[in-house]
Amino acid sequence: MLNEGHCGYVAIIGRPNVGKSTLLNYFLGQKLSITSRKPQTTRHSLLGIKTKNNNQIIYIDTPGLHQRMHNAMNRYLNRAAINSIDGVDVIVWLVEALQWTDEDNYVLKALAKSSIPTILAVNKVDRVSDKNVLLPYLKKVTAKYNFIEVFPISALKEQNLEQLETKIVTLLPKGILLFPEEQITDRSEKFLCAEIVREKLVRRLGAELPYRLTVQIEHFKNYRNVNHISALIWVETEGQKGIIIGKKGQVLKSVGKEAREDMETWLDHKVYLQLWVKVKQGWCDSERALQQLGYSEY
Ligand SMILES: Nc1nc2c(ncn2[C@@H]2O[C@H](COP(=O)(O)OP(=O)(O)OP(=O)(O)O)[C@@H](O)[C@H]2O)c(=O)[nH]1
Ligand SMILES: [Mg+2]
Repeated sequence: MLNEGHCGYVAIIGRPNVGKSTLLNYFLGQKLSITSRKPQTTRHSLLGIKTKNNNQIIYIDTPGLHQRMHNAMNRYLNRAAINSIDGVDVIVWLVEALQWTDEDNYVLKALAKSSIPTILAVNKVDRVSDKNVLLPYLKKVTAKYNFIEVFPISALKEQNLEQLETKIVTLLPKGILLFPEEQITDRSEKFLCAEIVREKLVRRLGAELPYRLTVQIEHFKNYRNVNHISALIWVETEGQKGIIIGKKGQVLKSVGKEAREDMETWLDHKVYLQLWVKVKQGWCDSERALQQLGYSEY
């Protein structure tokens, strides 16, 4: 009989912008989850499944836990993150080197109710030029919770990540694979294409607008080996719509080009992409609109 490997769920949690999705993408060896410099980029929990050497690590990328409860969207994000912790085998909690904010305390409070083995990953250590200041910081954060281990890492510069993953695997129960070996996520191609469009918009637009838009795939069809995809970009006001379209349609055009290129890489097919901008007033603060636009837990 084949030796059973380790197999289980690992939630990657932390406040917004600490590098959770960057870490997930590194572990998977490909870009699955969207990333940006702006907080609250991830809005949906998603699985990233890694099967290697008879082991299967089912990572869950989660929206950043935060305290700004302005609207229904903010509440949804926190709910999605908290629910993701439920029943996992291991938690990897990310913080940023030399920082400890109120939102980190908020995560700490959320964890206090769980008895799940938790690793603290102190990310972005590449930014710390004076390594002498890191040691007292690590000592301080280690004392904050009953961590299994604390790892200083850089998800971007790929430092100490193999060691982190080796530790994660040892904490997973032994068992048979839960997903087929070749499966890397639970999310559909349609979902990932909507996320790609949103990433390009978030990266391109100013501070507030990314929080006021969402993307919905209207059509997704393969016809004669070309994927015909049309996406709706929902915003709250006519003014926002104007900004996204840009002068002579320039903004929308370049967002469309970048998104199409990423989709072609991901789908390994030619893509014909159409983008439309539409206004739905107050969608961010309407539970009903959120559900219609795909913000419902799964
Ligand atoms: N210097 C440095 N930057 C990093 C590192 N890891 C992530 N970043 C950057 O931090 C920013 C946020 O990264 P994300 O992976 O989107 O962060 P996140 O925690 O998923 O954020 P949300 O989805 O908004 O909660 C991006 O600009 C990343 O390139 C790191 O190790 N070092
Ligand atoms: Mg993220």
